[in-house]
Amino acid sequence: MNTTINNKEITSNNGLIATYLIVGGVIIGIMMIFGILMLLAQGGVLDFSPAAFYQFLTIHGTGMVGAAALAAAGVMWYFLSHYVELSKKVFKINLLLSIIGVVMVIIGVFSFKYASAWTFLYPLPALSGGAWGTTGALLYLIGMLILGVGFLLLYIDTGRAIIKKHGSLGKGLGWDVISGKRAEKDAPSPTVVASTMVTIVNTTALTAGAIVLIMNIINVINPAFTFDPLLAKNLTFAFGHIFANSIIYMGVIVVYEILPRYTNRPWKSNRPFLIAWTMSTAFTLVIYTHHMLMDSVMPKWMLIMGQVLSYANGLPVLVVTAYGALMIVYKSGIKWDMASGLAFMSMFGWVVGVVPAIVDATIVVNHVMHNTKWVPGHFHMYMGLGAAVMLFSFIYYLSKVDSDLKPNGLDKFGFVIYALGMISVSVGFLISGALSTPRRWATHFPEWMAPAVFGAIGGVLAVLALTIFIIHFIRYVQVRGKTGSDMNEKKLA
Ligand code: HEM
Ligand SMILES: [Cu+2]
Repeated sequence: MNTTINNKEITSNNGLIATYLIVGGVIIGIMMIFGILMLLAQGGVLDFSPAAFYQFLTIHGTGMVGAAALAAAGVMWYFLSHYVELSKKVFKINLLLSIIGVVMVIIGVFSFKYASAWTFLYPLPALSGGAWGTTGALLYLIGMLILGVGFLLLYIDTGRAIIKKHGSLGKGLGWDVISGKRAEKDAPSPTVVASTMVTIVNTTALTAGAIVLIMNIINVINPAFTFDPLLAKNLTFAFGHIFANSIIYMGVIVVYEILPRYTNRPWKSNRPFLIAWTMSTAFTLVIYTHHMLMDSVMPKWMLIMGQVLSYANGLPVLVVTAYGALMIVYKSGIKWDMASGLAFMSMFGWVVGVVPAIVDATIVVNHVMHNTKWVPGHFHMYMGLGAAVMLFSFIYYLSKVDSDLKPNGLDKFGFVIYALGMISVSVGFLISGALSTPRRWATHFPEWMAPAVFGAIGGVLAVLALTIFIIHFIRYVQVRGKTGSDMNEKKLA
Protein backbone atom coordinates (compact mmCIF):
# COMPACT_ATOMS: atom_id res chain seq x y z
CA MET A 1 0.00 0.00 0.00
CA ASN A 2 2.35 2.57 -1.26
CA THR A 3 0.81 5.94 -1.55
CA THR A 4 2.26 8.25 -4.06
CA ILE A 5 2.03 11.68 -2.66
CA ASN A 6 2.60 14.14 -5.47
CA ASN A 7 6.29 14.21 -6.42
CA LYS A 8 6.31 17.94 -7.21
CA GLU A 9 5.00 18.55 -3.72
CA ILE A 10 7.85 16.51 -2.28
CA THR A 11 10.61 18.21 -4.25
CA SER A 12 9.26 21.61 -3.30
CA ASN A 13 10.12 20.71 0.28
CA ASN A 14 13.74 19.98 -0.55
CA GLY A 15 14.90 23.53 0.18
CA LEU A 16 13.60 23.24 3.73
CA ILE A 17 15.07 19.77 4.12
CA ALA A 18 18.41 21.11 2.89
CA THR A 19 18.24 23.89 5.49
CA TYR A 20 17.78 21.28 8.23
CA LEU A 21 20.82 19.39 6.98
CA ILE A 22 23.00 22.46 6.52
CA VAL A 23 22.17 23.92 9.93
CA GLY A 24 22.76 20.49 11.49
CA GLY A 25 25.95 19.83 9.51
CA VAL A 26 27.52 23.21 10.22
CA ILE A 27 26.79 22.97 13.95
CA ILE A 28 28.27 19.45 14.01
CA GLY A 29 31.41 20.82 12.32
CA ILE A 30 31.80 23.64 14.84
CA MET A 31 31.21 21.24 17.73
CA MET A 32 33.95 18.97 16.36
CA ILE A 33 36.34 21.90 16.68
CA PHE A 34 35.41 22.26 20.35
CA GLY A 35 35.98 18.51 20.68
CA ILE A 36 39.48 18.88 19.25
CA LEU A 37 40.21 21.80 21.59
CA MET A 38 39.16 19.68 24.57
CA LEU A 39 41.41 16.82 23.50
CA LEU A 40 44.33 19.19 22.96
CA ALA A 41 43.86 20.61 26.45
CA GLN A 42 43.64 17.11 27.95
CA GLY A 43 46.69 16.14 25.91
CA GLY A 44 48.73 19.00 27.36
CA VAL A 45 49.13 20.73 23.99
CA LEU A 46 46.85 23.68 24.71
CA ASP A 47 46.48 25.52 27.94
CA PHE A 48 43.12 27.02 28.80
CA SER A 49 41.27 27.20 32.09
CA PRO A 50 39.28 24.23 33.40
CA ALA A 51 36.24 26.54 33.41
CA ALA A 52 36.61 26.99 29.65
CA PHE A 53 36.98 23.21 29.24
CA TYR A 54 33.63 22.59 30.96
CA GLN A 55 31.95 25.24 28.86
CA PHE A 56 33.29 23.49 25.75
CA LEU A 57 32.15 20.14 27.12
CA THR A 58 28.67 21.53 27.71
CA ILE A 59 28.33 23.12 24.29
CA HIS A 60 29.85 20.08 22.55
CA GLY A 61 27.48 17.57 24.14
CA THR A 62 24.39 19.76 23.80
CA GLY A 63 25.26 20.96 20.32
CA MET A 64 26.12 17.53 18.93
CA VAL A 65 23.00 15.82 20.21
CA GLY A 66 20.76 18.74 19.23
CA ALA A 67 22.24 19.26 15.78
CA ALA A 68 22.40 15.58 14.90
CA ALA A 69 18.80 15.16 16.05
CA LEU A 70 17.75 18.14 13.97
CA ALA A 71 19.41 16.83 10.81
CA ALA A 72 18.11 13.31 11.46
CA ALA A 73 14.60 14.71 11.88
CA GLY A 74 15.08 16.27 8.43
CA VAL A 75 15.96 12.86 7.00
CA MET A 76 13.00 11.19 8.67
CA TRP A 77 10.62 13.92 7.54
CA TYR A 78 11.84 13.73 3.95
CA PHE A 79 11.18 10.02 3.59
CA LEU A 80 8.12 9.82 5.85
CA SER A 81 6.42 12.50 3.78
CA HIS A 82 6.39 10.00 0.89
CA TYR A 83 3.94 7.86 2.86
CA VAL A 84 1.89 10.12 5.14
CA GLU A 85 0.81 13.73 4.99
CA LEU A 86 2.95 15.80 7.32
CA SER A 87 2.51 19.44 8.25
CA LYS A 88 5.14 21.62 6.65
CA LYS A 89 4.22 24.40 9.07
CA VAL A 90 5.10 22.30 12.10
CA PHE A 91 8.33 21.27 10.39
CA LYS A 92 9.24 24.94 9.94
CA ILE A 93 8.27 25.83 13.51
CA ASN A 94 10.55 23.10 14.82
CA LEU A 95 13.47 24.52 12.84
CA LEU A 96 12.76 28.01 14.15
CA LEU A 97 12.39 26.90 17.78
CA SER A 98 15.54 24.81 17.52
CA ILE A 99 17.54 27.76 16.25
CA ILE A 100 16.17 30.03 19.01
CA GLY A 101 16.96 27.36 21.59
CA VAL A 102 20.50 26.87 20.28
CA VAL A 103 21.22 30.61 20.31
CA MET A 104 20.02 30.85 23.93
CA VAL A 105 22.16 27.88 24.92
CA ILE A 106 25.21 29.41 23.22
CA ILE A 107 24.72 32.75 24.99
CA GLY A 108 24.18 31.00 28.32
CA VAL A 109 27.36 28.97 27.93
CA PHE A 110 29.73 31.52 26.46
CA SER A 111 28.50 34.84 27.83
CA PHE A 112 27.34 33.57 31.22
CA LYS A 113 29.76 30.67 31.76
CA TYR A 114 27.09 28.01 32.16
CA ALA A 115 28.82 24.61 32.28
CA SER A 116 26.77 21.80 33.80
CA ALA A 117 27.41 19.47 30.83
CA TRP A 118 24.47 18.62 28.60
CA THR A 119 23.00 16.40 31.31
CA PHE A 120 22.17 19.44 33.53
CA LEU A 121 21.90 17.13 36.52
CA TYR A 122 19.86 18.58 39.38
CA PRO A 123 20.85 20.46 41.55
CA LEU A 124 23.91 21.48 39.54
CA PRO A 125 22.20 24.21 37.48
CA ALA A 126 21.41 26.13 40.69
CA LEU A 127 24.43 25.06 42.74
CA SER A 128 27.50 25.91 40.72
CA GLY A 129 29.73 27.02 43.57
CA GLY A 130 29.92 30.44 41.96
CA ALA A 131 31.03 29.14 38.54
CA TRP A 132 27.95 30.63 36.85
CA GLY A 133 24.91 32.61 37.88
CA THR A 134 21.17 32.50 37.50
CA THR A 135 21.14 34.14 34.08
CA GLY A 136 23.40 31.56 32.48
CA ALA A 137 21.43 28.68 33.97
CA LEU A 138 18.11 30.15 32.87
CA LEU A 139 19.29 30.85 29.33
CA TYR A 140 20.52 27.28 29.04
CA LEU A 141 17.51 25.56 30.63
CA ILE A 142 14.90 27.68 28.86
CA GLY A 143 16.80 27.32 25.58
CA MET A 144 16.68 23.54 25.99
CA LEU A 145 13.00 23.72 26.84
CA ILE A 146 12.23 25.71 23.68
CA LEU A 147 14.23 23.28 21.61
CA GLY A 148 12.40 20.38 23.22
CA VAL A 149 9.00 21.92 22.60
CA GLY A 150 9.85 22.26 18.90
CA PHE A 151 10.70 18.58 18.67
CA LEU A 152 7.66 17.61 20.70
CA LEU A 153 5.42 19.44 18.23
CA LEU A 154 7.16 17.66 15.38
CA TYR A 155 6.56 14.21 16.88
CA ILE A 156 2.97 15.04 17.73
CA ASP A 157 2.54 15.83 14.04
CA THR A 158 4.27 12.65 12.82
CA GLY A 159 2.14 10.68 15.27
CA ARG A 160 -1.02 12.38 14.03
CA ALA A 161 -0.14 11.71 10.40
CA ILE A 162 0.74 8.05 11.02
CA ILE A 163 -2.47 7.47 12.98
CA LYS A 164 -4.51 9.15 10.25
CA LYS A 165 -3.03 6.92 7.57
CA HIS A 166 -2.58 3.63 9.41
CA GLY A 167 -5.23 3.78 12.14
CA SER A 168 -3.01 3.70 15.22
CA LEU A 169 0.60 3.79 16.32
CA GLY A 170 0.38 0.05 16.99
CA LYS A 171 -0.52 -0.45 13.34
CA GLY A 172 2.33 1.86 12.40
CA LEU A 173 4.59 -0.68 14.12
CA GLY A 174 2.78 -3.42 12.22
CA TRP A 175 1.19 -5.13 15.22
CA ASP A 176 -1.72 -6.38 13.12
CA VAL A 177 0.81 -8.02 10.81
CA ILE A 178 2.69 -9.53 13.75
CA SER A 179 -0.57 -10.96 15.11
CA GLY A 180 -1.48 -12.35 11.71
CA LYS A 181 -4.56 -10.18 11.13
CA ARG A 182 -2.96 -8.53 8.14
CA ALA A 183 -0.78 -10.02 5.43
CA GLU A 184 2.94 -9.32 5.42
CA LYS A 185 2.72 -7.76 1.99
CA ASP A 186 0.44 -5.04 3.41
CA ALA A 187 2.79 -4.20 6.26
CA PRO A 188 3.75 -0.56 6.78
CA SER A 189 7.01 0.38 5.08
CA PRO A 190 10.24 0.28 7.12
CA THR A 191 10.22 4.08 7.09
CA VAL A 192 6.80 4.22 8.70
CA VAL A 193 7.79 1.58 11.26
CA ALA A 194 10.97 3.42 12.27
CA SER A 195 9.17 6.76 12.38
CA THR A 196 6.44 5.30 14.58
CA MET A 197 9.05 3.96 16.98
CA VAL A 198 10.81 7.32 17.17
CA THR A 199 7.49 9.13 17.61
CA ILE A 200 6.61 6.91 20.59
CA VAL A 201 9.97 7.02 22.36
CA ASN A 202 10.68 10.68 21.75
CA THR A 203 7.32 12.03 22.86
CA THR A 204 7.97 10.12 26.08
CA ALA A 205 11.56 11.40 26.33
CA LEU A 206 10.66 15.00 25.59
CA THR A 207 7.84 15.01 28.10
CA ALA A 208 10.18 13.70 30.80
CA GLY A 209 12.75 16.28 29.70
CA ALA A 210 10.28 19.16 29.82
CA ILE A 211 9.17 18.20 33.34
CA VAL A 212 12.68 18.07 34.74
CA LEU A 213 13.73 21.23 32.89
CA ILE A 214 10.79 23.15 34.33
CA MET A 215 11.54 21.85 37.84
CA ASN A 216 15.17 22.93 37.41
CA ILE A 217 14.09 26.34 36.16
CA ILE A 218 11.88 26.88 39.22
CA ASN A 219 14.70 25.70 41.47
CA VAL A 220 17.13 28.15 39.87
CA ILE A 221 14.71 31.06 40.30
CA ASN A 222 13.67 30.04 43.80
CA PRO A 223 16.16 27.72 45.53
CA ALA A 224 13.63 27.15 48.33
CA PHE A 225 11.76 24.94 45.83
CA THR A 226 13.55 21.60 45.85
CA PHE A 227 12.67 18.17 44.56
CA ASP A 228 13.86 14.60 44.84
CA PRO A 229 17.30 14.34 43.19
CA LEU A 230 16.77 10.66 42.37
CA LEU A 231 13.55 11.44 40.54
CA ALA A 232 15.34 14.25 38.73
CA LYS A 233 18.11 11.92 37.64
CA ASN A 234 15.61 9.35 36.41
CA LEU A 235 13.73 11.95 34.36
CA THR A 236 16.95 13.48 33.05
CA PHE A 237 18.28 10.21 31.72
CA ALA A 238 14.91 9.06 30.48
CA PHE A 239 15.14 12.20 28.36
CA GLY A 240 18.84 12.18 27.48
CA HIS A 241 19.31 8.49 26.82
CA ILE A 242 16.22 8.12 24.67
CA PHE A 243 16.60 11.36 22.74
CA ALA A 244 20.25 10.72 21.91
CA ASN A 245 19.46 7.14 20.86
CA SER A 246 16.58 8.21 18.64
CA ILE A 247 19.07 9.92 16.31
CA ILE A 248 20.24 6.59 14.95
CA TYR A 249 16.67 5.30 14.60
CA MET A 250 15.77 8.33 12.49
CA GLY A 251 19.01 8.16 10.52
CA VAL A 252 18.68 4.47 9.69
CA ILE A 253 15.69 5.32 7.49
CA VAL A 254 18.19 6.44 4.88
CA VAL A 255 19.57 2.90 4.77
CA TYR A 256 16.07 1.42 4.33
CA GLU A 257 15.22 3.85 1.59
CA ILE A 258 18.34 4.12 -0.51
CA LEU A 259 19.79 0.60 -0.59
CA PRO A 260 16.61 -0.71 -2.30
CA ARG A 261 16.85 2.05 -4.91
CA TYR A 262 20.48 1.25 -5.61
CA THR A 263 19.92 -2.49 -5.85
CA ASN A 264 16.43 -2.55 -7.36
CA ARG A 265 15.41 -4.90 -4.60
CA PRO A 266 12.61 -3.97 -2.21
CA TRP A 267 13.20 -3.71 1.55
CA LYS A 268 10.01 -5.18 2.92
CA SER A 269 8.86 -5.11 6.53
CA ASN A 270 8.56 -8.81 7.25
CA ARG A 271 7.46 -10.26 10.58
CA PRO A 272 10.94 -10.55 12.15
CA PHE A 273 11.63 -6.95 11.14
CA LEU A 274 8.43 -5.73 12.80
CA ILE A 275 9.01 -7.76 15.96
CA ALA A 276 12.55 -6.38 16.21
CA TRP A 277 11.31 -2.81 16.00
CA THR A 278 8.62 -3.40 18.60
CA MET A 279 11.18 -4.93 20.94
CA SER A 280 13.57 -2.03 20.48
CA THR A 281 10.73 0.42 21.10
CA ALA A 282 9.97 -1.19 24.45
CA PHE A 283 13.61 -1.61 25.49
CA THR A 284 14.65 1.90 24.52
CA LEU A 285 11.99 3.26 26.86
CA VAL A 286 13.17 1.39 29.95
CA ILE A 287 16.90 0.89 29.76
CA TYR A 288 18.00 4.40 30.67
CA THR A 289 18.43 2.86 34.14
CA HIS A 290 21.90 1.71 32.99
CA HIS A 291 22.88 5.31 33.79
CA MET A 292 21.92 4.63 37.40
CA LEU A 293 23.96 1.51 38.07
CA MET A 294 26.00 3.49 40.60
CA ASP A 295 22.88 4.75 42.41
CA SER A 296 22.59 2.08 45.03
CA VAL A 297 19.33 3.54 46.32
CA MET A 298 17.55 2.62 43.10
CA PRO A 299 15.27 -0.40 43.34
CA LYS A 300 17.42 -3.42 42.52
CA TRP A 301 14.94 -4.82 39.98
CA MET A 302 15.19 -1.64 37.94
CA LEU A 303 18.96 -1.87 37.78
CA ILE A 304 18.85 -5.53 36.82
CA MET A 305 16.30 -4.73 34.16
CA GLY A 306 18.50 -1.85 32.97
CA GLN A 307 21.45 -4.15 32.63
CA VAL A 308 19.73 -7.13 31.05
CA LEU A 309 17.68 -5.15 28.60
CA SER A 310 20.63 -2.94 27.66
CA TYR A 311 22.20 -5.98 26.07
CA ALA A 312 19.03 -6.50 24.16
CA ASN A 313 18.19 -2.86 23.45
CA GLY A 314 19.50 -1.95 20.05
CA LEU A 315 20.27 -5.50 19.08
CA PRO A 316 17.00 -6.59 17.46
CA VAL A 317 16.92 -3.62 15.14
CA LEU A 318 20.64 -3.72 14.57
CA VAL A 319 20.52 -7.38 13.61
CA VAL A 320 17.57 -7.11 11.21
CA THR A 321 19.06 -3.98 9.68
CA ALA A 322 22.63 -5.20 9.30
CA TYR A 323 21.46 -8.57 8.02
CA GLY A 324 18.92 -6.93 5.73
CA ALA A 325 21.55 -4.55 4.36
CA LEU A 326 23.94 -7.42 3.62
CA MET A 327 21.21 -9.47 1.96
CA ILE A 328 19.98 -6.64 -0.19
CA VAL A 329 23.49 -5.78 -1.36
CA TYR A 330 24.74 -9.37 -1.80
CA LYS A 331 25.24 -10.15 -5.50
CA SER A 332 23.02 -7.24 -6.46
CA GLY A 333 25.63 -5.61 -8.68
CA ILE A 334 25.15 -2.44 -6.65
CA LYS A 335 26.93 0.66 -7.94
CA TRP A 336 28.91 2.13 -5.09
CA ASP A 337 29.00 5.86 -4.82
CA MET A 338 29.17 8.38 -1.98
CA ALA A 339 25.58 7.88 -0.81
CA SER A 340 25.54 4.08 -0.89
CA GLY A 341 29.11 3.89 0.44
CA LEU A 342 28.31 6.14 3.38
CA ALA A 343 25.09 4.22 4.09
CA PHE A 344 27.15 1.05 4.29
CA MET A 345 29.84 2.66 6.42
CA SER A 346 27.18 3.83 8.88
CA MET A 347 26.06 0.24 9.38
CA PHE A 348 29.64 -0.72 10.12
CA GLY A 349 30.05 2.12 12.65
CA TRP A 350 26.82 1.21 14.36
CA VAL A 351 27.64 -2.50 14.63
CA VAL A 352 31.19 -1.92 15.84
CA GLY A 353 30.17 0.84 18.27
CA VAL A 354 27.57 -1.31 19.97
CA VAL A 355 30.12 -3.90 21.07
CA PRO A 356 32.01 -1.74 23.63
CA ALA A 357 28.63 -0.34 24.72
CA ILE A 358 27.39 -3.81 25.56
CA VAL A 359 30.63 -4.53 27.41
CA ASP A 360 30.08 -1.39 29.47
CA ALA A 361 26.46 -2.18 30.24
CA THR A 362 27.65 -5.16 32.29
CA ILE A 363 27.55 -4.25 35.97
CA VAL A 364 30.94 -5.83 36.80
CA VAL A 365 32.62 -4.01 33.94
CA ASN A 366 30.65 -0.86 34.65
CA HIS A 367 32.11 -0.72 38.15
CA VAL A 368 35.53 -0.30 36.52
CA MET A 369 34.75 1.48 33.26
CA HIS A 370 31.98 3.78 34.47
CA ASN A 371 32.99 7.40 34.09
CA THR A 372 36.13 6.52 32.18
CA LYS A 373 36.68 7.61 28.59
CA TRP A 374 35.56 4.13 27.54
CA VAL A 375 32.05 5.58 27.54
CA PRO A 376 32.70 8.43 25.06
CA GLY A 377 34.71 5.77 23.16
CA HIS A 378 31.66 3.69 22.37
CA PHE A 379 29.23 6.49 21.75
CA HIS A 380 31.60 8.41 19.48
CA MET A 381 31.80 5.26 17.42
CA TYR A 382 28.11 4.72 16.91
CA MET A 383 27.26 8.41 16.84
CA GLY A 384 30.25 9.63 14.85
CA LEU A 385 30.73 6.62 12.61
CA GLY A 386 27.10 5.47 12.61
CA ALA A 387 24.43 8.13 13.09
CA ALA A 388 26.36 11.09 11.65
CA VAL A 389 27.37 9.07 8.59
CA MET A 390 23.71 8.30 7.89
CA LEU A 391 23.18 12.06 7.66
CA PHE A 392 26.09 12.46 5.25
CA SER A 393 24.78 9.59 3.15
CA PHE A 394 21.50 11.45 2.86
CA ILE A 395 23.31 14.63 1.80
CA TYR A 396 24.86 12.82 -1.16
CA TYR A 397 21.64 11.01 -1.93
CA LEU A 398 19.54 14.16 -2.06
CA SER A 399 22.06 16.05 -4.17
CA LYS A 400 22.14 13.11 -6.57
CA VAL A 401 18.41 12.73 -7.11
CA ASP A 402 17.59 16.42 -7.07
CA SER A 403 20.39 17.81 -9.26
CA ASP A 404 23.02 16.83 -11.78
CA LEU A 405 25.83 17.62 -9.39
CA LYS A 406 28.45 14.87 -9.42
CA PRO A 407 30.70 14.06 -6.47
CA ASN A 408 34.37 14.32 -7.42
CA GLY A 409 37.68 12.93 -6.21
CA LEU A 410 37.71 15.33 -3.29
CA ASP A 411 34.45 13.86 -1.99
CA LYS A 412 35.98 10.38 -2.13
CA PHE A 413 39.00 11.68 -0.30
CA GLY A 414 36.58 13.07 2.31
CA PHE A 415 35.02 9.63 2.66
CA VAL A 416 38.37 8.03 3.43
CA ILE A 417 39.64 10.68 5.84
CA TYR A 418 36.32 10.81 7.65
CA ALA A 419 36.48 7.09 8.33
CA LEU A 420 40.13 7.27 9.42
CA GLY A 421 39.53 10.40 11.52
CA MET A 422 36.46 9.20 13.36
CA ILE A 423 37.96 5.76 14.00
CA SER A 424 41.00 7.50 15.52
CA VAL A 425 38.84 9.72 17.75
CA SER A 426 36.93 6.68 19.03
CA VAL A 427 39.94 4.41 19.41
CA GLY A 428 41.76 7.20 21.26
CA PHE A 429 38.88 7.34 23.75
CA LEU A 430 38.75 3.55 24.13
CA ILE A 431 42.48 3.36 24.82
CA SER A 432 42.14 6.15 27.39
CA GLY A 433 39.30 4.20 28.97
CA ALA A 434 41.38 1.05 29.11
CA LEU A 435 44.05 3.11 30.90
CA SER A 436 41.35 4.12 33.42
CA THR A 437 41.40 7.78 32.36
CA PRO A 438 38.29 9.39 33.86
CA ARG A 439 35.88 11.10 31.48
CA ARG A 440 34.98 14.78 31.85
CA TRP A 441 38.29 15.77 33.42
CA ALA A 442 39.76 19.00 32.13
CA THR A 443 43.35 18.05 32.97
CA HIS A 444 45.14 14.74 32.56
CA PHE A 445 48.19 13.14 34.12
CA PRO A 446 51.10 12.90 31.66
CA GLU A 447 50.56 9.14 31.24
CA TRP A 448 46.99 9.82 30.00
CA MET A 449 47.93 12.44 27.44
CA ALA A 450 49.09 10.51 24.36
CA PRO A 451 45.72 9.00 23.35
CA ALA A 452 44.09 12.43 23.70
CA VAL A 453 46.57 13.97 21.25
CA PHE A 454 46.08 11.02 18.91
CA GLY A 455 42.32 11.58 19.03
CA ALA A 456 42.76 15.30 18.33
CA ILE A 457 44.66 14.52 15.13
CA GLY A 458 41.84 12.20 14.09
CA GLY A 459 39.41 14.99 14.90
CA VAL A 460 41.15 17.34 12.47
CA LEU A 461 40.70 14.77 9.68
CA ALA A 462 37.00 14.45 10.55
CA VAL A 463 36.48 18.22 10.41
CA LEU A 464 38.24 18.43 7.02
CA ALA A 465 36.03 15.65 5.68
CA LEU A 466 32.85 17.24 7.00
CA THR A 467 33.87 20.54 5.37
CA ILE A 468 34.14 18.71 2.03
CA PHE A 469 30.69 17.15 2.52
CA ILE A 470 29.11 20.48 3.41
CA ILE A 471 30.71 22.26 0.45
CA HIS A 472 29.25 19.60 -1.84
CA PHE A 473 25.84 20.07 -0.28
CA ILE A 474 25.96 23.86 -0.53
CA ARG A 475 26.89 23.52 -4.21
CA TYR A 476 23.82 21.31 -4.60
CA VAL A 477 21.59 23.92 -2.99
CA GLN A 478 22.93 26.51 -5.44
CA VAL A 479 22.26 24.44 -8.56
CA ARG A 480 19.07 22.85 -7.27
CA GLY A 481 16.12 23.47 -9.55
CA LYS A 482 18.37 24.93 -12.27
CA THR A 483 19.93 21.71 -13.49
CA GLY A 484 18.96 18.15 -12.92
CA SER A 485 15.61 16.59 -12.56
CA ASP A 486 12.61 17.08 -10.42
CA MET A 487 12.01 13.37 -10.58
CA ASN A 488 12.27 12.33 -7.04
CA GLU A 489 12.56 8.70 -7.87
CA LYS A 490 15.25 9.01 -10.50
CA LYS A 491 16.67 5.61 -11.33
CA LEU A 492 19.90 5.03 -9.46
CA ALA A 493 21.05 1.58 -10.37
C1 HEM B 1 35.95 15.40 15.56
C2 HEM B 1 35.10 14.69 16.21
C3 HEM B 1 34.90 14.73 17.70
C4 HEM B 1 35.81 15.01 18.70
C5 HEM B 1 37.30 15.37 18.56
C6 HEM B 1 35.09 14.91 19.95
C7 HEM B 1 35.67 15.12 21.21
C8 HEM B 1 35.02 14.98 22.41
C9 HEM B 1 35.63 15.12 23.72
C10 HEM B 1 37.09 15.46 23.97
C11 HEM B 1 34.68 14.90 24.65
C12 HEM B 1 34.86 14.92 26.16
C13 HEM B 1 35.44 13.62 26.62
C14 HEM B 1 35.63 13.57 28.12
O1 HEM B 1 34.66 13.24 28.83
O2 HEM B 1 36.74 13.82 28.59
C15 HEM B 1 33.45 14.62 23.96
C16 HEM B 1 32.24 14.34 24.56
C17 HEM B 1 31.04 14.15 23.87
N1 HEM B 1 30.87 14.11 22.49
FE1 HEM B 1 32.32 14.36 21.09
N2 HEM B 1 33.79 14.58 19.71
C18 HEM B 1 33.64 14.46 18.34
C19 HEM B 1 32.47 14.12 17.67
C20 HEM B 1 31.24 13.92 18.27
C21 HEM B 1 30.04 13.57 17.56
C22 HEM B 1 29.93 13.37 16.05
C23 HEM B 1 29.04 13.48 18.50
C24 HEM B 1 27.57 13.15 18.33
C25 HEM B 1 26.89 13.26 17.24
C26 HEM B 1 29.63 13.76 19.80
C27 HEM B 1 28.95 13.77 20.99
C28 HEM B 1 29.53 13.91 22.24
C29 HEM B 1 28.80 13.83 23.49
C30 HEM B 1 27.30 13.59 23.65
C31 HEM B 1 29.76 13.98 24.51
C32 HEM B 1 29.51 13.90 26.02
C33 HEM B 1 29.55 15.23 26.67
C34 HEM B 1 29.52 15.07 28.18
O3 HEM B 1 30.23 14.20 28.72
O4 HEM B 1 28.77 15.82 28.80
N3 HEM B 1 30.96 14.03 19.61
N4 HEM B 1 33.68 14.66 22.58
CU1 LIG C 1 22.02 5.21 27.84
